[in-house]
Amino acid sequence: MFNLILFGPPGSGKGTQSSNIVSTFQLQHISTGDLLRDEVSRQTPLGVEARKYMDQGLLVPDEVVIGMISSKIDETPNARGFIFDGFPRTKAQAEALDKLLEFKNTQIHLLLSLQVPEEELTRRMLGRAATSGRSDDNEEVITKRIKEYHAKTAPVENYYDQFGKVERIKGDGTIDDTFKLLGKEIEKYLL
Ligand code: B4P
Repeated sequence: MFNLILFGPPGSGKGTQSSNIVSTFQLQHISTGDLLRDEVSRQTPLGVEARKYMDQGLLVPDEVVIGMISSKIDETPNARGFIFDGFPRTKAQAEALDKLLEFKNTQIHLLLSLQVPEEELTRRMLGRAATSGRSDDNEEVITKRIKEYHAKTAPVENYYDQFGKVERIKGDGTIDDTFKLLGKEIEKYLL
């Protein structure tokens, strides 16, 4: 089994690159952003609660997200491996993920961290706003999401760095350029 975290600030291309990685390397994709948006659109109790945070650019509480991930991992016991997209986003989530995987006799093998300058992040998310219909793709909320990333999510990279599991990838080129760089790192484990 090979388990990968695709990491980076909001708008760095985690969702975009995950689709490429899934189709090339046949990993099971788990995106907490997609799972939460699905709950919001179905207006489940979890979705109604999560929306309050997402609309303000804040992280959804850890216990909500961790419970969601745990059941998602259990849905595909025979997966070749998982690609975690947008998760973990806090140190508490990282520790919970490590425990869940340990219970399944596996672990996180690699964290690929997309490096993209802040002006480019904002430019991309404002560009997406025109078509995404996402209530969190507007300038005020984007600024809050980036602030939340620096305060709560960036420490996750340091957490995995202490185990030597982090590779930093230049993420401000084209989608294809970035995918080539990511693919080279993944091939070291999967070929
Ligand atoms: P996410 O859905 O994870 O959203 P994101 O970080 O904004 O997006 P991503 O980095 O995937 O960017 P994308 O590929 O789409 O989270 C949304 C919200 O959900 C969070 O703010 C939070 O409230 C909540 N949430 C999610 N997970 C959580 C967790 N674990 N804990 C607590 N709360 C959680 O790319 C963005 C745009 O750039 C797209 O338009 C794309 O086409 C474009 N793009 C991508 N790569 C490009 C490139 N190389 N060149 C040009 N454009 C590019």
